[in-house]
Amino acid sequence: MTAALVGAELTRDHTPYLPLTPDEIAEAARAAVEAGAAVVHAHVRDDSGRPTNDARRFREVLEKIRERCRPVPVIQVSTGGAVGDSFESRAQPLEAYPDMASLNAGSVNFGVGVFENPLPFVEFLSARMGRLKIKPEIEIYDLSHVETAVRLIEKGDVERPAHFQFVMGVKGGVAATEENLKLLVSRIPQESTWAVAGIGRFEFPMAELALKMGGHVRVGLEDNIYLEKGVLAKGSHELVKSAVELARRYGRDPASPDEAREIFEK
Ligand code: KMH
Ligand code: ZN
Repeated sequence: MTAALVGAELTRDHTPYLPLTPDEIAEAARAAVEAGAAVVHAHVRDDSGRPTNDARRFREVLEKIRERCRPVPVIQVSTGGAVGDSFESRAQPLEAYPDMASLNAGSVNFGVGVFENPLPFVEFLSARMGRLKIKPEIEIYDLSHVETAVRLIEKGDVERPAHFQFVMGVKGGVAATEENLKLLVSRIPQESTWAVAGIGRFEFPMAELALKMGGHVRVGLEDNIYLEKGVLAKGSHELVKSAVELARRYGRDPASPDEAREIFEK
């Protein structure tokens, strides 16, 4: 189970429960891990609460997460940043030496903007992650991104077993449907691991499908701020707790961080 704690698109106008400072983000991680998350997907904010890719701020947040969480989760930084961020700045979080980092496999319309991930940048990031021994989480927003990722894996640019995150329901990306998820899963190398991040109201229906199909799950405020219709989640931990309950209904026990490390290495 992955908790996406903050993202780059939300503000306190969307939800007052959004963690912004390093202490708040570390506390959100602690609560999410206590609720059953094994992986935290981290973006960070500057002193005015705006998204930043600053390596020093990432280092500070990662240090606090490692200090505060027991057990210490697998820490994944974002190289997606916010729509419109420069490629140079988006590579900065790798300098905070996380366990994992997102690797967005292709460009996509993202709401009214364009989330740009041209192939040379994807290749640059995957090479840098390889050198720094950072495990990529390949983020997929559309079918063509899978084809790109498979080419990278076949070339040896991304090590096997690769881990995929299907981000479904972004306005401009692949729709969050069972048919689409089955198609995406059918296209990845057989030894790969995969998870689904359903956006907005698709978070729990897609989590349920992933659980049924043997996949993993991402929830958190970055993707969805509502625990149920009209009820704001008081933090990502409430969404994790709900997803854990759902998992148990399907006989799936959430992995501990150490178990997650083993799953990624198998
Ligand atoms: N903020 C989105 C444009 C990632 O973390 O790698 C991209 C994003 C993906 O959040
Ligand atoms: Zn993200």
